[in-house]
Parts: sequence; structure tokens; C-alpha cells
Amino acid sequence: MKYNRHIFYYCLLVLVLTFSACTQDDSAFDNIVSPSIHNNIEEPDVTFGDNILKNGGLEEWNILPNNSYDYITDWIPHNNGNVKKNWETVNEGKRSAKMQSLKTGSTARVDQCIPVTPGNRIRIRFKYYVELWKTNGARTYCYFRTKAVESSTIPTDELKAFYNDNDYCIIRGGGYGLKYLPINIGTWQTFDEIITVPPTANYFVFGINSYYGTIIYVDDCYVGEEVGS
Ligand SMILES: [Ca+2]
Repeated sequence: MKYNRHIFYYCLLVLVLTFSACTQDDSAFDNIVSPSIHNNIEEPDVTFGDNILKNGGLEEWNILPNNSYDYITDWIPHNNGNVKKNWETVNEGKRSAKMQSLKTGSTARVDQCIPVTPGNRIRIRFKYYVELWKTNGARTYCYFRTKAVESSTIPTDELKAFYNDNDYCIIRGGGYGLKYLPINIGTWQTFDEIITVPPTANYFVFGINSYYGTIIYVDDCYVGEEVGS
């Protein structure tokens, strides 16, 4: 009898520990990643300035030298052919970016590194249209750096100590952000968030990733810093 009771308590302990391990890291994400976008823009005392992103409307495009890949002018060029100039599914202006990874393990990526002021709040906003959604879908891929170079990305533990759970899920050290964008096939959606620049950050990388099998269009990207507060 005593032996059976020990087994029971042991099993109970294993169950509790297993449950804790599974839920601890992702609990904040589970709250955020819901059918609607988490908006934290209800701050009437704050106004935001001009777009820090260059070519945020994705209107201007170039072709990389020595090959035929399109890339977005002033954005970080990627030569895997996964991002293309588009005229048909557009939210503003005449062009958008079509993001479609062409093979497994290859990511469609739009990103730009911009200077920001430590301690200021920034507003991050863009429009996206999901044509096809598979497996890992698409996500924000935004992060902060102390310098412009990639090696200066601010680590996860520092950001986790600085932010509450909601904000930490928007911006994650190493460059993650939301696990995936809220999905609504065939309609333009708006991602719109406000976040404080960490005291050690001087650069922000605004980015969106789309993974193999998924097709999304991105347009009207904006990052602005608070003014007059
Ligand atoms: Ca546009």
C-alpha cells in the first residue's frame, strides 16, 4: 500500500514537472498569438514622427549586379530569389513585395537596419496579405543592436529582463518576434505595435520572414519614433 502511494506521488510529480516545462517558455506567446493582432497602441499622449525606414512603401527596386534578382532599394539585399517586385496585390502606391520561399530551408526575408534613440518609444507598422499559408508561415523578425553590425545584436536575456511579456514577444533577442503572424487568408491585415527602445540599443532591425510553402505580400512598412513627449 505504502509502495503504491509512493508510485502515485512520483507520477504526480513527473506530470507536474512535465507540464511546467512545456508551458513555461511559451506561455507568453500563447497569450499573444491569437486570431487577432495584439495592438498596444492605445497611448493618446504619444505621437510618432516620419518614417525612419527608407523606401517603406516598397516602391523602388533594383537588380543585384551579376544576376537577375530583384531587391528592394535601401533594404538589405538577399539573392535567393524569394522576394519579388509585385504590381497586382498592392496596399499603397504601385508596388509591394511578394515573399515566397522557393525551397525548403530557404527563407523569404525583407529587412532593414535603422538608427533609433535609446529609451524612446517606436511604432512598428506594416500591412500584409496572406495568399497561401503552410507549416511555419510568416513572422516578424525584429530585433535591436548596439551597433549596426550583426554581431552586436542584443541578447535574449537582456531583453527579457527589460520588457514585460507582451513586448518581449514582439522583439526578441537574436531576432524572433511573434511565432507567426495572425492568419487571415485573402485580405490585407495591419500589424501595429509600440515598443520602447532598450537603453543599450542604437539600431533597430525591422524584418519579416516568410518560410517555405507560404506566400505573403508586404507593403506600407513604417517605423517612427515618438516626438514631443
Ligand atoms: Ca507600396
